[in-house]
Amino acid sequence: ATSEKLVLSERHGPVLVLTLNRPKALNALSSPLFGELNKEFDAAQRDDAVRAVVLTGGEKVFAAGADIKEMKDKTLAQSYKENYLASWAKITDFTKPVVGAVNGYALGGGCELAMMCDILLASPTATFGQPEITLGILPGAGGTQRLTHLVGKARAMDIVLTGRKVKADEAERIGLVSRIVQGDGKECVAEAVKVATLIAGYGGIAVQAAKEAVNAANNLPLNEGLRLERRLFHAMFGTADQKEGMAAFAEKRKPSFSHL
Ligand code: CO8
Repeated sequence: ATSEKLVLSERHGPVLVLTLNRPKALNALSSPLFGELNKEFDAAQRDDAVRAVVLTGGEKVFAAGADIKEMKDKTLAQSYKENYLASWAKITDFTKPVVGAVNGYALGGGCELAMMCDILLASPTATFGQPEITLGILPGAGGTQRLTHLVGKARAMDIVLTGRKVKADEAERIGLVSRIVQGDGKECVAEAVKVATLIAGYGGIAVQAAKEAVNAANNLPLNEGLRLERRLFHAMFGTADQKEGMAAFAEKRKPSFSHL
């Protein structure tokens, strides 16, 4: 059982489905688990046949946070020297689209990992939260930053300072998730694969550029963001996919993108 994989991977055509697999600990995020997850993303980045990724914890729980048992005896010196958590945001360097599917708990680091996805689907069972304050700490991987960008200061303060849980319907209302998928966890994962497959069918360069431009909105002032958007837009005229997409429209047929 020690050799059991902490991250399962399965291909559905151009979509790679990655499933966190530590059910006994509610998918608590440990360094070994992130090691495996980062390896999967590195391989997916290099593999041209992978055009999109679905990230899920499966049908019952997304992730109940960082592994508290692994963290509890850490010292300041240790965590600082190893730059603890730095490698836990590597998936944000991934340039292809990531669709998250959240069922059950997405707490602490689980919520932070979910927020690193580009599109986030949730089933009605999804429960988000940043309970770090109840452990004598604060969020360490985006729970004060990405969350605030997503839902605004008033709501982020409410969530981070109280540690309260946020149910799926509230999460959708405040903009923490993209869509609720009715039904059980299976349907949520299936819908995520569907969404990822749809995006995988578009021109890969345009998808990558669109992702880059939307992400820039969080990091750049508006004028710089608009400039980047326009430059990326200009760049599309150098791609085969732009010629194909527009020719197909004019000829009333479906485009066949080469991702070039
Ligand atoms: N770490 C380690 N083990 C955990 C964790 C965790 N975060 N969460 C659950 N487990 C374990 C439990 O200890 C238990 O193990 P055992 O059977 O050996 O006792 C098993 O999973 C099942 O858990 P419960 O019996 O508690 O299940 P319940 O259904 O009663 O409760 C809860 C579910 C409400 C989710 C509860 O388990 C809980 O509150 N968990 C802790 C949630 C939490 O505080 N998370 C925040 C952790 S701090 C953090 O994430 C810092 C962020 C760091 C950045 C991460 C980068 C992405």
